[in-house]
Amino acid sequence: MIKLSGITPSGTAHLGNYLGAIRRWATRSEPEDLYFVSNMHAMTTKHSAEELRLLTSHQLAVLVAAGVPKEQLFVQSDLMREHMALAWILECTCTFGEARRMIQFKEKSQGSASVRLGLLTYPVLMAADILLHGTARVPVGEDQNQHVELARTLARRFNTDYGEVFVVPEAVLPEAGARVRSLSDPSRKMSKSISDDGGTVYVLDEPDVIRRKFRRAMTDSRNEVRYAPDEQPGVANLLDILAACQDSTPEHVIQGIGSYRDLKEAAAEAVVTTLSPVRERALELLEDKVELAQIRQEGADHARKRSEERLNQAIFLAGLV
Ligand code: AQP
Repeated sequence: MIKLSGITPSGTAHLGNYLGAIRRWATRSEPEDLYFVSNMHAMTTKHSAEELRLLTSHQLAVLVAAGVPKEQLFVQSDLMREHMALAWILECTCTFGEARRMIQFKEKSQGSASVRLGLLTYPVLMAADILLHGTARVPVGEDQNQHVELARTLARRFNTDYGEVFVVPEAVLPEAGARVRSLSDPSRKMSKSISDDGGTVYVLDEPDVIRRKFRRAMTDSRNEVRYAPDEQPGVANLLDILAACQDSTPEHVIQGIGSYRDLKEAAAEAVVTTLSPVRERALELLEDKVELAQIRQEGADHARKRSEERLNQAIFLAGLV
């Protein structure tokens, strides 16, 4: 049962990505699972080519440094020909109505005709990502369910109309990982694309920068350290982070913490301890361009080999050879 998960280099990887996803990918993956840096999804709005190149390397380095198995990891654009060939076949399987109905498209385009066409078609590219690799399970949050549903529809339609080739994938809830909120505004999740430098802790942040961000984290005026996410979201976020770093529970880590200052310090130190080895290894990889390039090449070769036969069959069944 192949599981496929991706991370989009729409910014630098942050603590939420790490505690909520990457750490699990590194420790709980099955040998057939696949992970990829979905850099082609980071260009549906006007983007800087140089920045995208850099963020893609950063993301890959962080994943490798965190221990995601190298042979199960690839960069999407290294298989651009494969992903795009299938995306075209699937675009010709998808109706305009189906693409237009996607909630994310509606929300992000807001009816404007000047949005990039890629914003409309990227769910089809996502279907190609999923179907190309024979994915059976796609761990996604609520917001991506509709896209996996589209991938299921397209797989079934192609299989029925042209011949059985695709596994019909299923959306599965990601294993419960920590949900990390912004340190400066705990009402929303920590995010890479929203400009919130004070509220977002990046995996590559220096320890002192991390400590400063925690010192300034938003709490409340109650001065009472208790775990009450609805009433004290800032304090609860710090306890969640501390618990996640220590593989514990908020109820357990709260013991012995008497003030917001102690809590911030404890959370900062736990994060520094958790992220430091990842940061150091990632920086080494970013410095040694040869090693990172080799990892990237081998990951791509491996993913290509695994998907080759399925793509060739789809091309044949579609009548293209
Ligand atoms: N704050 C978070 N807490 C826990 N997990 C999180 N993830 C993202 N933010 C948090 C998980 O990280 C994985 C990869 O994320 P993605 O690249 O698909 O991006 P995203 O979910 O859209 O969230 P980001 O990182 O904040 O990016 P932007 O700002 O571009 O939306 C996923 O498994 C995700 O759940």
